Amino acid sequence: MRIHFLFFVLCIANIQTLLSAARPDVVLVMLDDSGYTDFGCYGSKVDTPNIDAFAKEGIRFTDCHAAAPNCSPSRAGMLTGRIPPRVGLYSYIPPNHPMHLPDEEITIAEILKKEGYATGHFGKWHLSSLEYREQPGPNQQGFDHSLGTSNNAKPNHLNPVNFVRNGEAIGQVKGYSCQVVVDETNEWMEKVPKEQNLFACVWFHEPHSRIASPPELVAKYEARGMKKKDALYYANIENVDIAFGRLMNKLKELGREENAFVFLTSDNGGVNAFSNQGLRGKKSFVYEGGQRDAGILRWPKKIPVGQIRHETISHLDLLPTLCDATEVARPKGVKLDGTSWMPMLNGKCLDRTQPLFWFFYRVEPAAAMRMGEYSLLGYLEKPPKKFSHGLSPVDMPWIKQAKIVSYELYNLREDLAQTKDLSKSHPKKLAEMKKAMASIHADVLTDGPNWKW
Ligand SMILES: [Ca+2]
Repeated sequence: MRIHFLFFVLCIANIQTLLSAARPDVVLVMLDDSGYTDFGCYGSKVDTPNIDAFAKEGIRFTDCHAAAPNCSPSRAGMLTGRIPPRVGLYSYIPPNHPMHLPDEEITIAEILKKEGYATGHFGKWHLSSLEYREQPGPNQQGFDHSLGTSNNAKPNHLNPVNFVRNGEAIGQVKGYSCQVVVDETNEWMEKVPKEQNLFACVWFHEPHSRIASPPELVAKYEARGMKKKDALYYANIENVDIAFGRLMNKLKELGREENAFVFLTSDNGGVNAFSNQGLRGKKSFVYEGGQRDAGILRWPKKIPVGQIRHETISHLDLLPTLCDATEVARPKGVKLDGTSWMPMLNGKCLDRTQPLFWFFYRVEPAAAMRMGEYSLLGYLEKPPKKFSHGLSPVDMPWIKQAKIVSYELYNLREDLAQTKDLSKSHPKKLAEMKKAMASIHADVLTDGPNWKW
């Protein structure tokens, strides 16, 4: 009996060792405000050799979407797998503001930490105030180690003065923000024991304004005939590419790259026309230009190289995907809004049961929803007054009760630029999608907290 029991214990121990050995490391890399066409492999003129090589070694997605067209909500959606207003992120978080990612929300970091992963957050956070208020920061949301900022690098990307490490302001740091962020990530990864898995969020500040870029890179683009402003921007993206290359090299050096799930994307659409080529709108708009992003996944142990895929994916999918990839149960009693990619990565279809939905009250239209090749846009009733840039006490009750009253409908397969409104000519499709949009909109806003000032 005792021998049997011992054998049983040994078997379990072995299975657990095998499972943890098979679990991937996870690195989520995100730029701030880069658009759909800001990397060479998506058609940009900027030199991004490291990102292009990375895409060739994995899957480059053509239909990848942020959870929101704006900073804080997008980041909340990625970490929780929930549509941002559902968790109370209605807009970007201004300084010293009550809105933040609530402590009770379950993040990918919390899930993986519980499974024994070392967890680190590096770069822009923007899910709470790290300076003014007692709000949960990265270290309270599942990250063992963090270095970053509440919002943008100040005064710009060069020698930033507002970095906070594990809750402590550290004063000025020398260097460009993206390189500083990768320095810290690499040092941290070196310290993670070989047998322990790691999860890192590497969320660059670039290319969000205020921009600072290495002069030699700026000169290179000016020599190609670009205006100074554009050259600064291109150089900024290339500087991130260089930093990203250093990150990937470190994973390789540590023997972790083969079984590393590395996903690279942006938090929302770009602000320049050349950043969102062929798309309508830009950052903050729920048209494609505001929320369609580059999305590249590399995971050599699991997925074949050199794929370009056209499935519609969202950052909301990362939490369920990573639960499946690491064989961890999804959080109990939590309404998740994304769909796992694992069946797709295993050669089956991506089976999305709930349409993707975007909501950003400050712009018109304020809502978007995707069903197959169709995109529905929804306009809210007119607000009693013009919105302030930051969420205000007057906006809050209005957001909760405002109804969607008019629509535009586009077929993205035929009209990616969203120029031909089909809402009049396709009444059946419109009716089907209106109903689904009303249902998700109501559900999400019922869940979302009411912030108090
Ligand atoms: Ca942003």
